[in-house]
Amino acid sequence: MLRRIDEALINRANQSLLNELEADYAALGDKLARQNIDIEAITRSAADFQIAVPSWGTGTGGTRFARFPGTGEPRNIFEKLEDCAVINELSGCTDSVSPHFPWDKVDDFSELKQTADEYGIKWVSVNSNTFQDQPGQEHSYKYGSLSNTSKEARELAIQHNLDCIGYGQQLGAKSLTVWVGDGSNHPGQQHFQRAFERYLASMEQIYKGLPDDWEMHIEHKMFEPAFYSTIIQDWGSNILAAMQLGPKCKSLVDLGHHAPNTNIEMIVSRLIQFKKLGGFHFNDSKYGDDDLDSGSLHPYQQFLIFNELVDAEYRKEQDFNPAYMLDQSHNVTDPAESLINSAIEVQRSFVKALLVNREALYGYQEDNDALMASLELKNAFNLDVSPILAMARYRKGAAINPLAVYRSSGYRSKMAELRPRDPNATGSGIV
Ligand code: PSV
Ligand code: MN
Ligand code: MN
Repeated sequence: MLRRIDEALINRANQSLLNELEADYAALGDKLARQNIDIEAITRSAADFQIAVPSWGTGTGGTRFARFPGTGEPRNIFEKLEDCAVINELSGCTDSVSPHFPWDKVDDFSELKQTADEYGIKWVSVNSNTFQDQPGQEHSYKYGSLSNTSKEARELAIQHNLDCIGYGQQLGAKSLTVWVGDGSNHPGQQHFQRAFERYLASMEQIYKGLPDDWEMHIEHKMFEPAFYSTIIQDWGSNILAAMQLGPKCKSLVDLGHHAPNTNIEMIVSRLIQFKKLGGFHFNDSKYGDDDLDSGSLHPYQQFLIFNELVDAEYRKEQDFNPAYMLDQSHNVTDPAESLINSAIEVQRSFVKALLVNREALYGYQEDNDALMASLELKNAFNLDVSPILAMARYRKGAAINPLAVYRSSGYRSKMAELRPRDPNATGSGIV
């Protein structure tokens, strides 16, 4: 397998930390054994956990005010893939990438797929972009894409999504994620029902173009770029559209796309119940679509979401296979470092949720024992599972301390030499 980080460097760093890790792991194993939990089973599940990296997350993000790019940023999809390989080699839990078109300009898909194969990286959900006009575009998305009053603009947006399916097929992806910025800025600007009807009619055309083994995921977002109304503003509109379109269409939950304090874990439960949970975009937020690093602000919320997911697995819920992905904007950190750390923070929530004694929790729920029920969750959340995560990484050849190895590898400064900055780069996907 092609590697970007020297294996010897990882091994040396791991050896220097191994004694300490083994001691911590043994102590945690003893503690868990007293609760009848087999640490080895949890470590195996941790090792199996994977979350996709968004291709656009590998470049420095920005706001509408400014973007402050770092040095050595990837300038094209091959370089983004290179960074994704680094993230996976060190974290051991990000073996796939989600591309975004046309931000990711690809001349030769088979070459891209082959390079990814060499890195051991898979391609997952393809993201379309109908929230920006492309140079020379004949019909503008200024007033929307799939719901635009102009038939020509709608057709353009439909065709772009169909094209994205075609690109994804060449890469071996199996789903299309549709997020649109369609909406309105003024009360009365848009007829809510007619706009939603147009959106649904357009989505039907895209749905018809889905290969049999593909899914389509709809991503809702409360506001922005439209500030008065947004066509798929919440999980209500989302699930209605997904239900209308058919079984291959499901809802995607981006954590930052909800109002602060929304009970996202309950939305997740509802989507699971009606077989409509397509996947996640993990990130964190304080105000809105902040796209902060996963788990940096609300680790308990992230744990409670995984509590629902692990519960669904425990109950052997049918057709339950949500796609996990990060969707973050890294404005002040090295994106690779943020992505490594965030992937592990999501994995941490998953592992903690595995520690919940489901039968005990169901018992407390039946007995209406609110305090013991909440403590069952809190006790799992409060346990430091770092040794399990580190051991899972070590056993698969990833780094016990990924950020330390990343920094000592000098990867970014090497890239700064190899990837001179593009003076025209302006946005997270536009490099
Ligand atoms: C815009 O909010 C957004 O961040 C959505 O979350 C999409 O997933 C992403 O852009 C890429 O289209
Ligand atoms: Mn998203
Ligand atoms: Mn977003």
